[in-house]
Amino acid sequence: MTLFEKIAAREIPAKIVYETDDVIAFRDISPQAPTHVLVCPKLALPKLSDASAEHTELLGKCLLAVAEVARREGLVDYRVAINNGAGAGQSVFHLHMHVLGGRTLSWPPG
Ligand code: DGP
Repeated sequence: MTLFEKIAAREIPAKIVYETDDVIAFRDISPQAPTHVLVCPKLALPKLSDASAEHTELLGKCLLAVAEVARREGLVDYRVAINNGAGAGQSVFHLHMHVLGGRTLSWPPG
């Protein structure tokens, strides 16, 4: 089981802010902004680059969950980031979207 599957299964504690049958969202343990939530499909796809057409609906649900989490957190401006691969900063190999907000976010990221 991946770390995020264990969070979804309540085997590891996390501050869960939103959940559906397919998606779970919880606060990042090491927040990089006043609001930093991770949105993941419950299906353990390691990376975005592992997704294919069969995951179209699931990926759509993840993006809609991102928007719902942002609304619930009161965010108007926010960033959604996916790190794909270790070289891009990915450390947990279960696809997830970072939702960051509550401060000014510079562009491009470092
Ligand atoms: P990434 O580097 O894109 O793979 O992001 C992984 C994120 O997961 C990172 O920002 C820290 C977060 N994280 C790692 N372990 C845990 C954990 O046990 N609980 C929670 N809530 N977040 C975690």
